[in-house]
Amino acid sequence: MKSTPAATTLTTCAYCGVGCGVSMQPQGDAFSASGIKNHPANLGRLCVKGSALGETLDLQGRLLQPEIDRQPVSWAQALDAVAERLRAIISEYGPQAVAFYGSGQLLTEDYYVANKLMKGFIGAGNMDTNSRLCMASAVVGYKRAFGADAVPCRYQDLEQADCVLLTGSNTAWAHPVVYQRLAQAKKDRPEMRIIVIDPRQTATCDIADMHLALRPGSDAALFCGVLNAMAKCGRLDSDFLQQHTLGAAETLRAASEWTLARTAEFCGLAEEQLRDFYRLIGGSERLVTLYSMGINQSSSGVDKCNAIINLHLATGQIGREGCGPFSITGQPNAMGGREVGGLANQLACHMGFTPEDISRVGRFWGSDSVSQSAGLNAVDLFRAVEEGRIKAVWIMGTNPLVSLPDADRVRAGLARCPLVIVSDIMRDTDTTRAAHICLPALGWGEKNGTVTNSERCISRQRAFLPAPGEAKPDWWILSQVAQRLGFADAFAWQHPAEIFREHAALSGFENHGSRAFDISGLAQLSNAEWDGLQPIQWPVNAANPQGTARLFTDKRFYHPDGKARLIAVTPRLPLNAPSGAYPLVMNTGRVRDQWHTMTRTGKSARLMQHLSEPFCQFHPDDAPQIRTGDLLRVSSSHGWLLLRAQPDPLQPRGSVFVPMHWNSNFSQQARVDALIEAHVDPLSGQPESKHMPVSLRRWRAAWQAKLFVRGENNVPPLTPYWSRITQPGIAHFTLADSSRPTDWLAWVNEQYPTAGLICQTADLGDDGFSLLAWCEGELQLAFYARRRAPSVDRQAVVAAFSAPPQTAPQRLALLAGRAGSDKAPTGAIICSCFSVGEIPIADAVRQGCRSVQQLGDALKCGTNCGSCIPELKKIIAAQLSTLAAGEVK
Ligand SMILES: Nc1nc2c(c(=O)[nH]1)N[C@H]1C(S)=C(S)[C@@H](COP(=O)(O)OP(=O)(O)OC[C@H]3O[C@@H](n4cnc5c(=O)[nH]c(N)nc54)[C@H](O)[C@@H]3O)O[C@H]1N2
Ligand SMILES: Nc1nc2c(c(=O)[nH]1)N[C@H]1C(S)=C(S)[C@@H](COP(=O)(O)OP(=O)(O)OC[C@H]3O[C@@H](n4cnc5c(=O)[nH]c(N)nc54)[C@H](O)[C@@H]3O)O[C@H]1N2
Ligand code: SF4
Ligand SMILES: [Mo]
Repeated sequence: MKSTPAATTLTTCAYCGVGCGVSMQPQGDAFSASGIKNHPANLGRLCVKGSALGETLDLQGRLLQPEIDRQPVSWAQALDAVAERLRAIISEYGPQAVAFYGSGQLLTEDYYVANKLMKGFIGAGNMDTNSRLCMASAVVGYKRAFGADAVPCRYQDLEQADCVLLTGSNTAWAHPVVYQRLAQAKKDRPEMRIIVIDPRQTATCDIADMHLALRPGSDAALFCGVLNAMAKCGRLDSDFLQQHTLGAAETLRAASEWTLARTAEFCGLAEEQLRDFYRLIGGSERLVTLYSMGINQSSSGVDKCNAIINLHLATGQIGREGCGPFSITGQPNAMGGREVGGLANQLACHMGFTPEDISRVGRFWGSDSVSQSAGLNAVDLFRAVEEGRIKAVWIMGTNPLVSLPDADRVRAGLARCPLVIVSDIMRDTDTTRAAHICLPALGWGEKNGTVTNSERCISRQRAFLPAPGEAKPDWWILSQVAQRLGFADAFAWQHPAEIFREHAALSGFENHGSRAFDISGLAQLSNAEWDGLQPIQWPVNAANPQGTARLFTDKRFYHPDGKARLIAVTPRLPLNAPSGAYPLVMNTGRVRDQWHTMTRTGKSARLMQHLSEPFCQFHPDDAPQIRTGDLLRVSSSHGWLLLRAQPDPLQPRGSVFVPMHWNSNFSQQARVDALIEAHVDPLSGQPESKHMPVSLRRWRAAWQAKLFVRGENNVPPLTPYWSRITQPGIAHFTLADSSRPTDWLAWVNEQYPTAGLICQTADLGDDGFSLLAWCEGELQLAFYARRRAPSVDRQAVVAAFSAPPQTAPQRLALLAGRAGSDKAPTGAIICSCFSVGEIPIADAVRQGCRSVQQLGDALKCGTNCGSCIPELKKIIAAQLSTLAAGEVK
């Protein structure tokens, strides 16, 4: 049971790197979320995931007690076991035989402790993080250019720019509040230009003046081309280049090869469009380039980042209002991880493994066993596990058996590892199932600490729920193990504020302006001041006591000579090219309403209404034999998936899109990373997650079905294809099989016994079979099998579980998968905030609604978070063109 606190709690959203301020208000024994008006990241806004935060707080599925070999144990037993087994491995094989794998979803305080324990006291560099899959390339790009991993911009710059380039970023879905701010800015200043660079036409294109659907992986050439064009038309800032940079001549020489014709050809774009693009860039005084996974997740991601930064340096569009190369972070504390040194090639607080840094950190921590060298990056780390070089791995706050490339191989490697420890909030994930010891962590709303967002803004995550079961904060778990390993003095904290102060002090220790990350101005906060900390952007130090919104306004960079570097790059395409066997390229990424491997957002029925099955989008010409409603097998050289086919004429030819989210609790065969080869960027170690050659084949289902069984915990059916759709109190599956049972009732009974229930069936012969099973007037199970994907009114069936139909005609309608009342079906839910479906939206357009605003007035859709506005516009356009076609006829 949750106890209800008296007051509202101000905290920071659990999800993306926008880092919105959220106010959680108690409402009965639940909570509702609203945006904090004066939080600099969101100014009161929230997206649909943020608005649904209150719906993912239940304890269903939580890991609430430590476990060894899946058996519950006490904390003392678990911590002793972790320490003893780690100690035994270290004493037999040395510190290099152990590794930690962390996450940008840990709080800064947790992260600091994990890093300190591994790199400072166990004495190996092997602490890496899922940020390796996310922003490692951006980090190296910034370091090469500026001498520090320092994001120059603030969100306001996006609003103040003349031109915003969004490249490799589906901002509308992945950073919705930044998208909303941009959309508003464009409304206020219609002369502002927004350009989307993405092989796909995404929801983000909705506010774009131009969409460059370039060849996947060709961004570096595009940025070399535009740099060359700017040089040719005299748009370079030669004073800035001369006084504040090095490397310009070489970089411009390399770029000069990227003529209009060559760039157009390499990027697969029309020369005319490219010329327009150059004209827009050349005409802008203030340019922001916002970039994300379409740039970073590449075997040449670092070069792409530097190609972007080169353009900004060469035109002097940095360190000024409305300017800058802005790598947007993904996770709520991705930036915090970069600050503490969570990547294996960093030591701590923006220090690396130079002798001076090792000595400095060793003196600060009071340790003479600080690791002398960088550790293994994520992909190599799990290879070392597979090869037996690493014998113990502690995974915290990440689900690598779903999110790492070549995930099946990682799983096989982990199965051979003598000691796998996992700290998580959920009991049953792909990764916890591979663990010897599971440690229950406190989740969002229960834990206390700080996070840093994309614009370097540190905000507090505050607890408003009591600790459930035996769950503990990650920092506490790590400190307890450290104490048992003999490092009691260095890990004796009682409160996260103490850790924060230590981290802040280290950031300023012997810094003297040499390291960008400096929050020494916060090193003296009392516990109460830490608790009440208002959002503040780093650096925060004696020179900048109020924090720093924008970096490099003084044109001084962090290389010892104070100058930035332009880096000559050689554009390269993805390492794996399509071939005869695998002729299409698989692009992977996010959908609007799910978060990563779905361990949290998968709990919300509302969030699953938008897209409820794992899918593959492809251009109809690439697989004309596969139609909507089919299932398809996507294969690569590494594995295969079974997904719902979504032919889409907007998808570029030759490229398919598969979401990264579905884990094996939600679908039988949909973990996309099982298909992806672990090619990495040589400089950043970041995997090429968005470019994997695949082939598509229709998977011939003899039948497909919808199944609803009372009780959420029911196991999935034994069929080659199934997907789980979240529904409180009900297990709801879509399923399919390749051979047809001779006796349907017997088949259902094998999976979900209906003995003693009253069964109502409809045998449709070749067309399928329906079954309703009742117990004392309550619906227990509903099953609809058809030759193709059955059309079933989900809301009507779900409603029948709590309000069974009363009349015979209504029961018959239910047996046919329809509502027995006049209530119209809604179709797929477009607006998740108000559960408005596509059918009523389309009806409203036919009845005269011509704009998003009119739809909002009529149905409320799009009036809360606005994430569905691009889709509303699509429906309006589609309906209007159908209406127009009708008129022409
Ligand atoms: N809803 C939701 N939001 C999230 C997350 C989530 O799981 N769900 N996760 C968060 C995290 S950790 C991250 S890192 C961010 C990621 O945020 P984004 O990077 O915006 O998200 P993705 O969908 O991974 O990829 C962005 C786009 O890159 C495009 N792309 C692929 N290849 C190329 C290419 O070669 N060139 C260019 N220019 N574009 C290409 C894809 O088509 C895709 O539209 O999202 C954060 N926000
Ligand atoms: N193909 C492909 N693969 C990708 C990507 C892609 O675009 N395409 N994107 C990559 C990117 S950018 C990212 S960031 C990763 C994300 O991938 P993951 O990090 O693997 O994804 P999550 O589902 O966020 O995993 C977080 C885990 O931590 C648990 N957790 C939540 N809160 C806490 C807490 O407070 N403490 C602890 N100990 N555990 C907690 C959750 O239950 C969950 O199991 O995926 C990467 N993989
Ligand atoms: S934009 Fe990101 S941080 Fe803001 S509410 Fe949505 S998920 Fe949360
Ligand atoms: Mo990420």
